[in-house]
Amino acid sequence: MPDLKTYLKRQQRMIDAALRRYLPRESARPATVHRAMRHPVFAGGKRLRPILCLAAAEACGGESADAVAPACALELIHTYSLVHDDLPCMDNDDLRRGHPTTHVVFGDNVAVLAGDGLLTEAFAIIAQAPECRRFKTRDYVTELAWASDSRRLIGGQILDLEGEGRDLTKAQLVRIHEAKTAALLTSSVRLGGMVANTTPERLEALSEFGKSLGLAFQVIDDILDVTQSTEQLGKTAGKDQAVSKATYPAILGLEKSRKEAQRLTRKALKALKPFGRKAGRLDQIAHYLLDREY
Ligand code: GRG
Repeated sequence: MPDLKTYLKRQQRMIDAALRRYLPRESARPATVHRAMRHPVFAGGKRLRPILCLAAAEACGGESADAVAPACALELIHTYSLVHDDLPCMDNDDLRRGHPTTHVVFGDNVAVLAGDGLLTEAFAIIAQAPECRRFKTRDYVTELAWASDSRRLIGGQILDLEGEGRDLTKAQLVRIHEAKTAALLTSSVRLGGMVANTTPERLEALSEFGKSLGLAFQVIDDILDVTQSTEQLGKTAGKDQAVSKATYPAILGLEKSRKEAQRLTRKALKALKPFGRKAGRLDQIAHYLLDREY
């Protein structure tokens, strides 16, 4: 079995190649919107959600090739949310994935439409995922819509905006993170399991894993915002404090936040028990995310 770094690189390359095929070419008319859609997608990015989707398919005994369409759809949803999140009317950021943000390069109006284009394309792509005995196209589409809807991704963003400058409890913060971050990570592993025709029990175990991993991921994201440089992160560091955002370090302090991330990761790993050795990659990815520096 290749080491984790080699595995991650190989999966990233596979996803990048598939995204290149799926997305309209830069020259497709009207070219401006297609250039603006490709700009944030190919600006870098860890491809974490796609890789989790592929690894979950493997953990369920399926072929990672069957998970490529949902994996790409997840990345496009994620990227659209970043494009819109960076707009001046939202977080107003000019750097993402180490590159100028989409609205800085193309203007606010084109960036809004490019985000809309990525969101729409995601559903067109997931509709191409191969069906299996237990799961059909409508199940995949419903799953992706669940994570991206106004109760999860969009709702989490609303709660996040409304929470700026206010003292939130830990429970309120967890609600925001479950909606804004953990839901899409949960659907990433669930969709991998679904294309692999997994059982309802295992799908439930993947939900448990995804939720705890997603929360741990966001705690680490909050910590890195305080401890890392803009250069290292490829996005503006110290942003949360600048807009008085409620974060784990702000509420618990850095040390307790680290402990919380470790606790959540342990909880995620426990959920992988039913998969045995097949979940080796998911296990490694969870450890890698806990120790990441960007
Ligand atoms: C605008 C609908 C809408 C939603 C925005 C995703 C989001 C909600 C805001 C982005 C800012 C943020 C802190 C989101 C939480 C999830 C998160 C930590 C995203 C960054 O994900 P990475 O680290 O990024 O996987 P890369 O660039 O590596 O893909």
